[in-house]
Amino acid sequence: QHEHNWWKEGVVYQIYPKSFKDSNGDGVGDIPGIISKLDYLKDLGIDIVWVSPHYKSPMIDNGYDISDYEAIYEPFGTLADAEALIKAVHDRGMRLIFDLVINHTSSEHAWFKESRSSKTNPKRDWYIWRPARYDSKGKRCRPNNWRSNFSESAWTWDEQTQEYYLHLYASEQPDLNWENPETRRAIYASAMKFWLDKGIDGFRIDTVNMYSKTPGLPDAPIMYPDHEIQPAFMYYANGPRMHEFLDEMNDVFEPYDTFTVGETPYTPDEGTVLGYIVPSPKRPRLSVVFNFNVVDLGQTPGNRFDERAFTKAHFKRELLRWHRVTQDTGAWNAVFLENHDQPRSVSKFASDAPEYRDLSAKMFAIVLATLSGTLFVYQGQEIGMINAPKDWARENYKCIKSVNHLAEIVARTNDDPAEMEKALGSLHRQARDHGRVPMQWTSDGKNGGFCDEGAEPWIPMLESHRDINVAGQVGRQDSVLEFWRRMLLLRKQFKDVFVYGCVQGFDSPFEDEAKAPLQFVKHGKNGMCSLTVANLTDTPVDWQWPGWVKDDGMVLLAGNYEKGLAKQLQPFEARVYVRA
Ligand code: TEU
Repeated sequence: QHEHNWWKEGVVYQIYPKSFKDSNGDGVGDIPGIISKLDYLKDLGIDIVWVSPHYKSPMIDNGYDISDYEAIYEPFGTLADAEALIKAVHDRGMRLIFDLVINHTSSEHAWFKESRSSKTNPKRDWYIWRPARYDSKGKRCRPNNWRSNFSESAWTWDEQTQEYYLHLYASEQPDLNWENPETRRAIYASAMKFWLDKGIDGFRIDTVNMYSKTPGLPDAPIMYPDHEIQPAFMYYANGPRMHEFLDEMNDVFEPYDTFTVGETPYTPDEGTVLGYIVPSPKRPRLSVVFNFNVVDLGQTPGNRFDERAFTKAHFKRELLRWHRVTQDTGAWNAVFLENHDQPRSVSKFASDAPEYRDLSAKMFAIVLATLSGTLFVYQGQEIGMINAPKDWARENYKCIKSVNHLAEIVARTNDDPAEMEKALGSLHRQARDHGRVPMQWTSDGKNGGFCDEGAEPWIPMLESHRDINVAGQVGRQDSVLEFWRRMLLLRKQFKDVFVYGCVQGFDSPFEDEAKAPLQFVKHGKNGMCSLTVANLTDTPVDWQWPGWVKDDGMVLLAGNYEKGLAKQLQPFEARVYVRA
């Protein structure tokens, strides 16, 4: 059993600052806007606020391209605003974590400007520079065939110094060279200590498993024969020196009681992830990681818009498998279904049809609030926000990943209309912008309380704000928001079973896996036991107590239907039973 700890039982709320709340009418969210909503978060039952990057940035990747770790993106506010935010969060008894993006900087960062200025500059080796290769005809070629995460090659040619530099994301996001100890020391001082000394409580660590690349940077295997460049995550994720680098980072965190949640894309092998989080006799490592086994369903690793079929059975299996893996190894779990890189959970894993969207959102509230680990809620998830509609215009997509994907389709298929339609279909299901549209505060006007009516939001407010918004849900007992608030209260009230409990009995008595509800039984060390059951489909399904659970003494703690039929689960019905 785990020791109780603030970051284990704290509920985290992720804010994407550009889209949360605009306080000054420029159509861009900002830090004063965040401060104005802290009471809302406190009332919801949030304990830890995570703010996505607020640092100085050219915003090629919405702030994940940082040009100065110690300054603020001007439209978001000033350093004084950031300090006021830290204080305002703490004054309300909550904790604050920031994003730590240190695999790369912006190409506008002073370090990179120096690095690219000449081959002999002392910071040349702070980034990853390589000479060109030449083919048999003497044509200049890139150092290898790696594809970046944003559709283009991972290499950009620098005219001035006649070399290529590596970027796993946009060409405006050059990768830092972690092999150089001087670079690492600069990162620790500027990106980490600067903010820890200001009193923040931890970091969400971006792409925490990509700092160490496979030596020699070998060509990736050919996955797409008709493409020049290939997904290469097997050579840049989880490289040989990762543990060494993380140990070093931990020495920096050690004096601060820091909560760290690392993002670990491209880690299909669970042993590797566990190495980052299972406490060793030597020292604790990251507090938790975001493993992508659930949210990546439906995507091809390294190429999200190359879709793969998945079923509700996969969803159930992956969700519970990961729970069990962390539980069996003494690692701590991170429970999440959404973030700023994902489509909305209601749309992807349940149904956003008008008659089912609220039920779906409440169903996930029950499931997530009764799973063990640190729970993360993404802005808008608490009111059941849904994806942009199918006919959302092509120009509305702002995310570089989507924009580059469409450009690549145009270039490779000669703007074939059928290919374009297919691409827009995959954007409708997979694009990151679904989570990045403005937060829906009210049903008013065209801007839904995100910004002044006179302003133009940087990305359109969805029309669905007319039906799905905070103002219309606060205090309305049957709303998604009030449901989440109750579930978070119950999670805390019965934390021994919901936060710290062990799952038992994963096997399902159903013959048809696709129709079988998701169900799991948990035990708390105080002897309490719970059963969560959820019908993930839009079809009623007959249900009986699983043979391995005795129903005597079990009482219904929460459900998303007013009056459930004991022996049948309605579309997207979820319940949680407990026995003291
Ligand atoms: O994302 C890392 C990343 O590669 C994700 O897109 C990942 O593949 C995906 O979420 C798995 O489903 C982080 C940030 O979250 C993202 O917004 C940035 O664009 C990226 O790093 C670069 O900093």
